[in-house]
Amino acid sequence: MSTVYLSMSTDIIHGGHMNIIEKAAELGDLIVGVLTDDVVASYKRFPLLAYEERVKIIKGIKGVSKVVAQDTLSYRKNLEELKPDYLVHGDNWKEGFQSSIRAEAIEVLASYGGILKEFPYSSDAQYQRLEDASRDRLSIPDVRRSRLKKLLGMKTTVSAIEAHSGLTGIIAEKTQVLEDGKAYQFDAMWVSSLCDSTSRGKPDIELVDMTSRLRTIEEIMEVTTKPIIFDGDTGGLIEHFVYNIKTLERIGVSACIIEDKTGLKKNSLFGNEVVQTQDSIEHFCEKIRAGKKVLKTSDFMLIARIESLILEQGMDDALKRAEAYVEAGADGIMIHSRLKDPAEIFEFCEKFRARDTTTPIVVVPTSFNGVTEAEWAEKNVNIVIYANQLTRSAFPAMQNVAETILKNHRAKEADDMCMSFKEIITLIPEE
Ligand code: SPV
Ligand code: MG
Repeated sequence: MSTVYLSMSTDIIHGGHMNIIEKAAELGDLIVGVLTDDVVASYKRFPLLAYEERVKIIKGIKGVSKVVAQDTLSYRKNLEELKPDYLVHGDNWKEGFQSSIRAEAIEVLASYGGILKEFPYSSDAQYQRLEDASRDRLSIPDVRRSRLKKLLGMKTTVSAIEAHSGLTGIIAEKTQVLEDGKAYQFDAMWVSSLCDSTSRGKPDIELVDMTSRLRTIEEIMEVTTKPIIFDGDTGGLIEHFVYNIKTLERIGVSACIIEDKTGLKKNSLFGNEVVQTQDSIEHFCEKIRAGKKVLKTSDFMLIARIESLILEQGMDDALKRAEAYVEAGADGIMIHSRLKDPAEIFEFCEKFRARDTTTPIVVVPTSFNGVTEAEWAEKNVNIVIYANQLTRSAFPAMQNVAETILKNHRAKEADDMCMSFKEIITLIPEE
């Protein structure tokens, strides 16, 4: 009997899937490769059902004789291992980024005499509605909140980019790079105090109050589904923090990072060029304990940010604090530095990991930006935050256009620097 291979990622089975399974099973003994969660999340929406659940569903479908994991978008590994007589796929992968995956699959099939069978792809409007409804579910607070922890379990390194408005939220949500059969997206969003303040024309000194910051989150949440990591600055007074952290959890934020500074907070990238005071270990631990105590779910993460390297207090102080903060209940440690050379961050990661193998480590590589995500993964870093690049790129672009208009006393010369007005009016379509 011939063997047939078909790959599936879906968590909602509809008639279109049943049709292709039926056709594939007619060709022989059908093995379905179920895409693992991290692969699905990289090119599609975050799966509503985890891999194990999807396997259970697909195993139960008539005609499926075996289910295996497919842990890349590429078919090479599974085709080489299983050498099926047929590979079945919808014909929608002939065009676009999947065409290189198709070409590779054809090459592997040819190496052992396998055959590609393509069937017309069913693009029924009701299937699209089902997909849209599933995407909407991801923005429900409970679902959104839980996604960061899920991602940490799925990926070695989770990436987050700053968002400070609906528009930047859309960029964080939708930007995708599809290249050579691989897909990349940001996993999460960082609601930066620097960018939230800057977009309001205010300095980053905890001047933008919590009500306004919650409005920013709300604006982002209205148009996105990805998990949110909130920059909670110092967390403020413990008496206030316990209310604010509960609100963040309730509305569906996944994590709040608070830094161990006290008094008038200034941005960390100033370092000791301005007066900044580090909190005592005892007091900051009290804040962590108080925050953890009021949380209702195990999904929400309170992450402690250590400013010892920023304030030149040394590695031993940073490590001592990390240990104390984890002991107090912190669900993660963010270590920050303003040096271009990542050596001190690397050293911290190695020394911290030698003592603690599980607590997630977060980094914000603004100055030490030469390190790739793969290199962070090697250092056992779990979350990489691109904290301010959207704001830093938008401001000079806008300023340049404003200057060009002033110089020319008209907008014609600035037009090439702008997207067309046709594009801007259709950028955000009505639902
Ligand atoms: C922010 O984005 O507001 C941060 C990171 O706190 S940093 O600006 O590097 O301090
Ligand atoms: Mg900040």
